[in-house]
Amino acid sequence: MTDKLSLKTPRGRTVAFPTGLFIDGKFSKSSDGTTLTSINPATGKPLGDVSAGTRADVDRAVEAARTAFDTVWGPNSTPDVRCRALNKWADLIEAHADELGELESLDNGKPVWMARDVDIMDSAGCLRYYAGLADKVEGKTIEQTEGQKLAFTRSEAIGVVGQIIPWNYPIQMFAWKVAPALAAGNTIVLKPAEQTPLSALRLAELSVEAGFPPGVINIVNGLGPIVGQAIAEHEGIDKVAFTGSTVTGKKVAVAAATSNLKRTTLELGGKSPAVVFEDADLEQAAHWVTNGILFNMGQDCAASSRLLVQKSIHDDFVARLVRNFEAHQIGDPFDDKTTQGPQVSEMQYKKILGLIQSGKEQGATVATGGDTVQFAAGHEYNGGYFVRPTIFTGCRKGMRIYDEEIFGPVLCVMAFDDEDDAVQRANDTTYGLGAGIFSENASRCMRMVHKLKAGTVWCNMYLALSNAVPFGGFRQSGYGRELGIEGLAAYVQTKAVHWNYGEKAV
Ligand code: TXE
Repeated sequence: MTDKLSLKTPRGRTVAFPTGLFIDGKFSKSSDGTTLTSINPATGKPLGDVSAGTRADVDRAVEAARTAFDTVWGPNSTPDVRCRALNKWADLIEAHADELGELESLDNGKPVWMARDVDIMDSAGCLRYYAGLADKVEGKTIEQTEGQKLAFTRSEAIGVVGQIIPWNYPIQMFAWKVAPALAAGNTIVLKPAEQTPLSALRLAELSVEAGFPPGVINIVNGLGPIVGQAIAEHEGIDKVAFTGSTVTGKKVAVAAATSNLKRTTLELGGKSPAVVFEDADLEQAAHWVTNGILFNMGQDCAASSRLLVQKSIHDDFVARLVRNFEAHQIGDPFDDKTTQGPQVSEMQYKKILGLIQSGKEQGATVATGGDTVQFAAGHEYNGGYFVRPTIFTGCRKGMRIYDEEIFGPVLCVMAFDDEDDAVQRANDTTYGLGAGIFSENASRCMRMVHKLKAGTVWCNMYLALSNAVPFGGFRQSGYGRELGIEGLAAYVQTKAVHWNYGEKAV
């Protein structure tokens, strides 16, 4: 394994980055020399190897993070220093947006324009948003009714935080995790997903340039059951923030609780409903629902994967969606006209195809798609993980496609009679991440907002997020919030201070 990997992109750009673990400001090999291979999902071919950490490497990263917290960061840093470093990092990420976008596309499969214009620009915005909050970590004074006493609270950094992120938005999930944690003064041990280990290494390099002291940010690539589990169990980590599947989230919660009872925030899966009423602007609704499920190849935790559509407009609305799905541009992630690249990995590809097969076997009707994409004979993309955008109608509870998170470009349609029926069907899931309502009747929208069990409800739009607005789940979609001021609150703990300024003990 070389210490630096250089990749030539289809646009002729060379992207180069270190391959080691980033611990205490330096890149180093893992303690046992293990590596993992990043695969280009468009071709199924390897891009190169990077170090994969061990428990001993996580120990080393935690030690560096603890030392940094106790010396140069946390209580020993000023908000101004943290703000400047975050802003400088955002500047560098924007300055390298083309390069990062191409690297992200090679590693993850998403179109370059999507990586650059959405993920990377939003990530820079997220760093800036929390840079602006670094000096707004506030406590309050609380009136005391007896004696000459004062009470006040301080919001203090929690300490060393472990962060485990998924592969669907590697750079953006990185930014969502590190920005509030660093702004509040915590130090970090972060594990990227094994499917997409590359961009975090380049971001780590840029963090040095941005001025973060050694040990403040540590990146340990590696396997979930090894590095992720070691983070969740670690006695020296004070909080763990996780984004991923509900199954793994539960393991993280158990490990956190049974080790040192570290604080936990979990952003997990979903099976989010989009509810379209007969009084909606149908063309607009079709646009948002299409985007809601197909954006990022359907690999979005809040994807509108269940469409509930009023019976009276069912056929009309499905026809509009079929038209939109069939107009989707699938193929070369380096072509700016492409709207859909490959799924992230062979495992996800097979999971999706298996679920599509189950939908056919369990009696749902394929309105469009339902298979893979074939390119011209001999084309290298035939080795990639491309799935045709798929719509199933006639879905019902008990079908795997309707109940399980597919995490691919597959929409499940069910008809409903009236508002009460729509609410019942929308909430009939163990998840509660997102929900969409499409209606021109504002009172109906507000009634639905009140009744839907979801952490985010979109009205006459879908999937749009803002760095200033909290995001997170109800029910088994997790707990805790990211983004917004609540996202910062997840990285501080309250210390109450009682102060006697004159009362004498008798
Ligand atoms: O998820 P995992 P996978 C859903 C989606 C997808 C399914 C499986 O439905 O098809 O999950 O994907 C780390 N202790 N989502 O297997 O396992 C792992 O290395 C600690 C929804 O990739 O949850 C990675 O860094 N960590 C989701 C991260 O957990 C462990 C995004 C996510 O992987 C671990 C991704 C362990 N024991 C998948 N095992 C969303 N909410 O956006 C694995 N990991």
